[in-house]
Amino acid sequence: MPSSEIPAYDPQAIEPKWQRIWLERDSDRVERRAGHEKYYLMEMLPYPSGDLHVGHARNYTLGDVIARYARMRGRDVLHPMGWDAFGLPAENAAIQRGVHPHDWTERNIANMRRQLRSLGTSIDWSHEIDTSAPEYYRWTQWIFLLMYRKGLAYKKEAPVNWCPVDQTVLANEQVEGGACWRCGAQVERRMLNQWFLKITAYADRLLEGLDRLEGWPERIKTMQRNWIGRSDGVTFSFDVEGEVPRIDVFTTRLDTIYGVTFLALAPEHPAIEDIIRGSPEARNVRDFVAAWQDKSELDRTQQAHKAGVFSGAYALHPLTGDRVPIWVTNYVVAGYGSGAVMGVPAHDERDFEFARANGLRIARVIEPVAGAPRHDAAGAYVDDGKLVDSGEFSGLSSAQARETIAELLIERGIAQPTVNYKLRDWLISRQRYWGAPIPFVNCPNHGLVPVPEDQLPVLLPYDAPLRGSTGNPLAHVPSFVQTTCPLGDGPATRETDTMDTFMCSSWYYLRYIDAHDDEHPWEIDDARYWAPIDQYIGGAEHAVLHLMYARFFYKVFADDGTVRGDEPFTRLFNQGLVLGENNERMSKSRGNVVGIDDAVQRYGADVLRLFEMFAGPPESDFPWSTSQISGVSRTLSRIWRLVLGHADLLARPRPERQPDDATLRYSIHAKIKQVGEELGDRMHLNTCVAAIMTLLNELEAYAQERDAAASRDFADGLIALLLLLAPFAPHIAEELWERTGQPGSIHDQPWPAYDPEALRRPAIPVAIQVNGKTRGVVNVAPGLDDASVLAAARELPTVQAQLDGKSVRKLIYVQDRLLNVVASK
Ligand code: ANZ
Repeated sequence: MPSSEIPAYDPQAIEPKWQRIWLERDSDRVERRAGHEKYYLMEMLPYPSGDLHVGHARNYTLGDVIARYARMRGRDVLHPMGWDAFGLPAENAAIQRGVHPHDWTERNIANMRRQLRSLGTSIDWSHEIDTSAPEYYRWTQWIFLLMYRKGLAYKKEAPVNWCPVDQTVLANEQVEGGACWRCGAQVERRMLNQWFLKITAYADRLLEGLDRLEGWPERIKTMQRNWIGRSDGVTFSFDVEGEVPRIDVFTTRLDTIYGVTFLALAPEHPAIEDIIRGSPEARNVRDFVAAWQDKSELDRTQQAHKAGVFSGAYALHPLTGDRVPIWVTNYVVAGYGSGAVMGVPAHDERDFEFARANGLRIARVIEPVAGAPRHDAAGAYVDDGKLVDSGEFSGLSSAQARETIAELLIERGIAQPTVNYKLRDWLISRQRYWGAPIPFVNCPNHGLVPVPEDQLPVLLPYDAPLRGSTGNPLAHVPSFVQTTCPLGDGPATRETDTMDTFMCSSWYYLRYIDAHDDEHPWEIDDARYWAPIDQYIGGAEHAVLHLMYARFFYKVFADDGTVRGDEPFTRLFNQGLVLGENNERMSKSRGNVVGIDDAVQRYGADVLRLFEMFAGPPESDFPWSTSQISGVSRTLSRIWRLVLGHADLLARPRPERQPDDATLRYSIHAKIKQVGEELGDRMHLNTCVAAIMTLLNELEAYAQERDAAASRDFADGLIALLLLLAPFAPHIAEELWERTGQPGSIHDQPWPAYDPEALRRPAIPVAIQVNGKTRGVVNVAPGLDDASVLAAARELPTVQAQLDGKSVRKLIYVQDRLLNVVASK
């Protein structure tokens, strides 16, 4: 086509057209075809907050490129999408703006679905889920009952993190530095009757599984290991003077036992009342306990000041018989170990600080081994070493001493080896409206009774007072609360807590598989076929919460044999952020948000996609850049013109191969090879785009210098260019495919194979100089490094004669042209 007749590249015309056609053809629906491998890829499902910005677009484009590529590789790709639709923002929007959470959510979902389509994402919408729909949360409730049947769900009175602003309980994971993860309010401590899931029963399996997750970022695995926090130690007991029960302590440093100069108890320790009875210190202690009782765990452990009071009581050291004063302190945590600590100020930082402040004795019992590095932290020597002043154990190493002393105490019947975890059971009750109701009733005769499965879902009533009333909104809906007991038909009341929305997102990847099954949460055969997920893509902010919970759920399902393997996500990828043009995190308050609608209207979806994949390595952050995106826009226009300028060539049978096109052929096949390798598990998408751009440059240069219309390799190059581009810029690739008369959809084409023959480049001559004088020529493969060229040069007698008895000082190599060997005289 003469260049004057080539129409302008107009994304606004072609993108909606293809989106409509793909929808009509149901192009993205996945089939299970015999002889094809499955590939299950998903991005973390979005919260339907209303509008997507270009940071979200990056996440979904990344997934979409990989999904499209996997399809061209012949895989059956399941690439679904859904909505994490329950949760506080919907409820807060309702309170602030008077719109019902359901309506707010539905409206946002409709808008975001439209936006995702406008990006040309190849999502199979027939698997779409909405966690707030009864067809979905029915099964979330069902899973809760499954957990209950397995003894993994229980209700108990417990101190909880209470957010006074959001008026709800928070999981430990949702408290960040003592503040609510959502609203930032200072978290308080309260006693409440709450539902828990026993994730701690899976602590070791959650740890062990991490070792097998080779496709996960190391950083995320480390965060999970730290969160689980396995600690191997010993629990042993101290006798207390008087008629008082013994006190257990948990320690990982039994080697420091001769350095114990006090015991420290948490304010909630059950022995406190016993030991202070009748003591003059009693009042003091009770005041202290009262002052610290309603402070959260974090408040206490992060307190700069380690406070405490003497209880008036003494314990007896099990090895020396010494009297050890018992203190009540703010820095010992009630819910960890036994809630009591043997205080060793010489070797523990916190104990040191506390002893200093309260004038307690400090007894050094560990000495650094000569030459070992020392870590004196705040005055305490905290590393292992050699025991001193430790009776018969003096002279032993810390490790030996821990073993020997443990054996001795165990033999005496006062100690046992203990494993503790930082991980706590997962508190899932929320005192909010917009969540899945907990499927239990309270019956005056039978107590807590699970709702029978055939009565699920327990429907969330549409009308509940969200404004102005206190306590659980559901408690104010009599038609919801009043029910009958499933066991005896007598009157009963429903639980009015709803579930933490992290429960909804802990299993959605299985619901996707059979999104519309109304008899099971998923079909076992289907789940065992599609799961685990081959590639999961999402933000690193979910390193601990979501990813730990989802792994826990999957392991529970694995125990029932309803899934394959026991880890849900084989590979995990954390994409970086798109920052605002000013290099700051995009946020409404900073006014630097670029919305998807804006970007798609201005540049087109393909330009946006290509820019986002090109602007940096997928794991790194990069700033939005209008100049760079314009550059990408020009690239697509150039592809448009180059391909349409040679549409006739592509529409005709291919001409004969030209003998001197080997360089072009090499270039094409090298790109096919490179892009194929980098698009797979490595996900170097930015270098793929760079390779596509280089290929474009080379094809353009060829068309300028040679008779492209007669070149078979040039035609093949254009086709390869389109095929490589297809996953990144699906609309323009499809349009050009059609306009040049290629059969079918470009997205149904197999990924191009490279020809190893074409990659074997003919040897090229390189001139060899020794100390600046030309001594011969070697023929070597292009791209060889200087040392290899020198090795080849040494084969030439003329060069060898010059180098005999001399040493090579330096190599000056002009790639593929000339090697100057600087040799000693
Ligand atoms: C004596 C000792 C001496 C300790 C020493 C450490 C160093 P991880 O690894 O985190 O499990 N500890 C035990 N229970 C506690 C509680 N409820 N609140 C606060 N601290 C507690 O740490 C175990 C160590 O943490 C235990 O070992 C105990 O202090 C303390 F030179 O015992 B150690």
